Parts: sequence; C-alpha cells; structure tokens
Amino acid sequence: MDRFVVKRPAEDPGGDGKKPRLEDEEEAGGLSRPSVPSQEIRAQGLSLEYRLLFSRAEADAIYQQLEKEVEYFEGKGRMFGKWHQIPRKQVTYGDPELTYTYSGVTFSPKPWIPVLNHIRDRLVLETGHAFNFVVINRYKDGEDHIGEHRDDEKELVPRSPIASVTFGACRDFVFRHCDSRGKNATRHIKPIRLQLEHGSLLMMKYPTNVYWYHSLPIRRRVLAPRINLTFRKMMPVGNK
Ligand SMILES: O=C(O)CCC(=O)C(=O)O
Repeated sequence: MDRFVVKRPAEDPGGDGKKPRLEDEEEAGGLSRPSVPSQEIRAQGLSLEYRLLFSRAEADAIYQQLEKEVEYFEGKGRMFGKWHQIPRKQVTYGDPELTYTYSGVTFSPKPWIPVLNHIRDRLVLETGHAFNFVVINRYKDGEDHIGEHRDDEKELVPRSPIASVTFGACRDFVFRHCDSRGKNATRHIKPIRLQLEHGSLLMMKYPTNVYWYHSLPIRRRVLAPRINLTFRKMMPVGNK
C-alpha cells in the first residue's frame, strides 16, 4: 500500500518524540522529505505542503471550542439533481459579501466567530495568506466521509491555495489523478494517501485542484469525530 504516515515532529510539545515518517516511501514515488517537520509532497500537477500547525494542547482546546461554537447547516446536499442526506455535517463561515456553490447549492456564509478568527490569524502568520471563507466538515466517525471531488468552484480566486486544517480523529485522505479514475482511466498514476493528524495543516497549492481529485474514504475502525476546515480565498459576487 502506498501510504504516507507523518508523525508529530520532535520539537512539538504534543508529539511522540519521533521525526516525521513515511511508510512505503518508494512506492509512493519518494515524494516527501520525511526528516523535516514540514513536508512538501509533489507529483505531476500536484503541490502539497503538510505540517503540524498547533501543539497537542492548542489543538485539544480548539477542538473543544469548535464542538461548542460551530453551528452546522442541515445535512442535505444536491447530487444528480436530487436532495440527499450528506454523510457528514457541513457549514460555511466567511466575509458577508461572499457565496459558495457546492453540489448545486449556493451557501451564504455565517459571520466569523472567535475560534475561527484564531485559526485564520495563525494561518496568516504561518503561510502569509489571508483567507476570507471557510468550509467546515464534521465527520462523526469513520462512517462519515466525503467522495472524490476537486475544489474548483468558480468563486475561488484563480490559482489561490486552499488551507485544510484538521482536528480530532486522524483519517486517511486520498488524492487521485484525473486521468487515473475509474474504468475510463487513460493513465496509471498511483494515488497519494496521507494521514491528516489532529492540529495539522495541509496546503493544497495550484495546480493540485486542476488535476487531482481528493476524498476522505470510509474507515469503519475510526470511532472518534473529526472536524476539517478548508480555508479559501473567494471572490466577492460582483467580481465573478
Ligand atoms: O475533510 C477533509 O479533509 C476534506 C474536506 C474537503 O474535501 C472539502 O471541504 O472540499
């Protein structure tokens, strides 16, 4: 199995004292640098950066706050022209003039709350990017999931990165190249599998979302909840 396993760096107070590790590195194409806390992951048309953003103690506190303060939308989404219960809870927060269309539904964001401002401020400090919108997905356990998709909504600022911050259960996260999907695959490019840890940041940089689909598959052995926040740069309605 080609799988990245990234451990908490030694200097992180929440870590286990081991350096980041990559399992089956060769099979995955040797795409990362396992001995440094921040990992660059590259493949054809894919550019990712993974690191631990918050210490264990900070991540625990933020997780509790998110559980208390985030209010999710009704769990329905539109797929193939019909309304379905989506297998997770979802909500968007952001600047008031923005909207976001996903699976045929246009969402207006809720106004920012302090815990989200806190994460957003840390992202500005650490990445230099000012995000104006966030999509939050809550997975109650390993049954909850998100199917393969690209974040290529028309409202996104062209070529802007997406910052994916995770709290709670560690889950597998899979990238699949657009030419290597399903029965009509024209090329055999190996999928890239990451494990996104509590307090981690995955930067998805241009052109990743042009060529690669991502998903959070079902993992029945996972019993704990997970909250993921994808911070984005969106264009105000008038500029679309
Ligand atoms: O839960 C995740 O890690 C990913 C969420 C996601 O793919 C999205 O918000 O588009």
